[in-house]
Amino acid sequence: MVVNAPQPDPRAEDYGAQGYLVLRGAIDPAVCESFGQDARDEYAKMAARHEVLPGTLAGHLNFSMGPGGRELLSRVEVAGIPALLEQLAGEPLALAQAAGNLNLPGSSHQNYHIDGAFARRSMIVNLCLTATDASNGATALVPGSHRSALSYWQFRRMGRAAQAIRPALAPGDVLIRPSNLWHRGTPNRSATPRPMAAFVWTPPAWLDGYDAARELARPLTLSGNKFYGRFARLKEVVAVRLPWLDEAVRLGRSALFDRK
Ligand SMILES: O=C(O)CCC(=O)C(=O)O
Repeated sequence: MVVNAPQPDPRAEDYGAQGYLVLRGAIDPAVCESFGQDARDEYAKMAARHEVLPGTLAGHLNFSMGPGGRELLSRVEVAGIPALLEQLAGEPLALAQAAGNLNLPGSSHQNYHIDGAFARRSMIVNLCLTATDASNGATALVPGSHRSALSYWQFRRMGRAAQAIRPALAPGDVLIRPSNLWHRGTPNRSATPRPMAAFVWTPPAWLDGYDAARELARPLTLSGNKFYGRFARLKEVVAVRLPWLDEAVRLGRSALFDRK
């Protein structure tokens, strides 16, 4: 009897080496642009109220998608992306987050980082919602940096940051990356906020408190990014106004305590 074994996806090898994959034109651009405008409108309302969140000064905010994300999710499913993710990850995955990033005009560089712990790898699907390139804050990615666990100190010492790329994307393009690929948000030098959607799929054991269904049920909500806890405001001011000091502190802590 001949059994047809499932064929490995030809894109898997490239993804395994580089740690990212771009699917051009995977989703209807009009659906993406309309959702991106919703995120911008929400920010315009917040700015009119003079509301400031952690990350506003740095120019990087997060949002949970709200009901508009359901249409995006169904387009992602129709495009076969969840099945592709499971092939790339080599394990079953569950949807954990329906979120996004809003990169504001005048934003600054983020520090290079990975999302969460190296060993707790999730799969991130970034949907481009507006034409994005270096002028309005295309995400910087370091190809291949997902292959071994590095502290921030090691990442810098090995000169990995110099290998970063910033793929230009059009609305409807999809960028797939694992959460443990080093990356950062970059300055948006345009006059318009740059939205980007992010669906996160994770091994079911690590769903923890994440609840994508809840994020899709409540209204689109902007939230803070990166600067939390004690002295959050001070940390953000230092990161934005004295980036060399922020970098020195981060390198020092990483070298002394092996922090990522
Ligand atoms: O908005 C981006 O380009 C990436 C943002 C990011 O990596 C983050 O906020 O953790």
